Amino acid sequence: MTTKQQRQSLHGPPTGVGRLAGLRVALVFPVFIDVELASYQDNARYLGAVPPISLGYVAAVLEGAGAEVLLLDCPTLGMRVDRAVEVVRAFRPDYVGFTLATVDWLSSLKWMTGFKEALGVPIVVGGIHMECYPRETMTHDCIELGLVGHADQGLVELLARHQEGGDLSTVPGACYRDDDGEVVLVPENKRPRTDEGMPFPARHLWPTEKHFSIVSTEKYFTAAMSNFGCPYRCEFCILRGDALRQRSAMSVVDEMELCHHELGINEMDFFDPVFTMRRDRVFQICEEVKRRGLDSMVWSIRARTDAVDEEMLDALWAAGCRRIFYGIESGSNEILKRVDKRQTSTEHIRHAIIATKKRGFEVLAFVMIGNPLETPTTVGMTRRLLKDLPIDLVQIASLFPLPKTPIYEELMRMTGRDPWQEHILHGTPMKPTLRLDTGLDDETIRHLVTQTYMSFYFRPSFAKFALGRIKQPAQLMRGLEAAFGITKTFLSGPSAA
Ligand code: B12
Repeated sequence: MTTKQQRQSLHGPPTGVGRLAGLRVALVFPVFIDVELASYQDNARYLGAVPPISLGYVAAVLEGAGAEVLLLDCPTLGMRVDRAVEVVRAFRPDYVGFTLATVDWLSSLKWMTGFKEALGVPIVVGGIHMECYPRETMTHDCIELGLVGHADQGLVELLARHQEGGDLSTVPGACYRDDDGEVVLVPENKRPRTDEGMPFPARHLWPTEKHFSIVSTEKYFTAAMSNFGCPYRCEFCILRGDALRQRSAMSVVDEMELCHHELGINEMDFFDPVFTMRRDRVFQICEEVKRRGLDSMVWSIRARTDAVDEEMLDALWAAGCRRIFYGIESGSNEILKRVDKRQTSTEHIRHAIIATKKRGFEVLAFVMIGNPLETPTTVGMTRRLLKDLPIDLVQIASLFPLPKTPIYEELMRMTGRDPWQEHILHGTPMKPTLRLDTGLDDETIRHLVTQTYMSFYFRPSFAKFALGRIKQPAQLMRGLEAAFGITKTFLSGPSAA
């Protein structure tokens, strides 16, 4: 069964024991507002209330060291900044923690400034953004401490030393300002390759009963990570093979078992980009899920069409996996090759999706619009692929070149500018978006995204599918809301491109 450390992280550890005993830390997941990124806003509104997994891990690490933790999942609780400040004030924290993603920067900064002004408590930050712009982030006075890398690798030491007024310069991944106000970034240790030492997310601290995703059907629902990082090298993505931290089959199934038996969770969505990256692990997980009688749970995975095969699909189905999200990205082979998704061709996609659907899975496709070489013709090819194949649901993102991706780095070389850096330092607007090798502008892309959504979803076959899978009335409401939102965006857009 599970290790002692992991068991503790679902229930909370014995209080008052450990390096951080007596310390009180509030972790805040803000409501993201005033964000300029249209696709981000549109997606975020319909994706559901997904738990803040990153902060769940941070909380578990802190609790494991004896700290008392409050985790405020504000989007799920519908809590705005002024109310959140009051709840955190009542908790009397020694630190307030935020997880940062570059796309959410302005919104996070607003929340952090609000907290700092109201409470005066030191703010500590981490998350994927700290791997992109740690130095620029630490120039903002409202932030006291930062950490680059996984929380289990340096957070306890960082807070313990900071409390003691000790030397931070040897804490791996630490970010702070020295006595002269200069930003100091301590190099990270080499990242571990496994999840050893990483507890399970502290799910007892967030409102599981309120979580759902746009496609979830069961009560209760949660999200999880079966690996950290990704071994592939798609040019639009920040996760690029170098920081892969893999979890064992046993650890993944232990987490499922604890969620099911101790929190009443019946649906788990694994958010890591390629659950199937290690074939042998997929079979081990499926066997173990069945052996422990967990195949009554509904679970979903994300995969690539070139990282599944028929035997694997059979095993996944037999173990209760019911939904596969495939990153298809485009219906144009030229674009797939250009963004280094080249192991996949549209033929390959076709084959894998038909094989998946044949077994009964729900098939979800992620596609992007605005990649290099994109034209209205290639968008038409994507649209046709989506309609020709037995795909049940689609999620479309307009490409927003993200920091630390080859597409963005090429743009920086070409223009001599780093717009994200300017954005982090000075709040400079990110629109109009710099785009690589495509003449499509933001408005046209926004419209193409909406048109593609409409051409896919406003079909009788989709209505039949959607009505057939409703298990809770709330699902119907969410579907109608999304349809209404898409139509509204379409009507407010420019005339068809
Ligand atoms: C799950 C997920 C989501 C979920 C929401 C998650 C949630 N409610 O928290 C959903 C589906 C809603 C989502 C949506 C989006 N996402 Co998202 N998402 C992820 C994903 C797959 C996993 C994040 C995660 O939980 N990781 C697991 C944890 C353990 O890893 P971690 O985040 O690195 O955290 C560790 C450390 O960084 C550190 N740490 C983290 N926070 C903190 C805080 C403190 C105080 C400390 C000390 C340490 C610390 O410790 C953690 C544990 O070791 C990541 C990809 C990834 N990172 O794997 C993308 C990712 C974060 N998403 C991304 C994007 C772009 C989006 C969208 C904008 C997509 C879109 N176009 O709509 C939207 C909007 C996000 C929003 N704010 O709502 C980008 C962000 C890029 C960037 N630089 O900003 C990523 C990196 C994906 C990518 N490949 O590009 N996302």
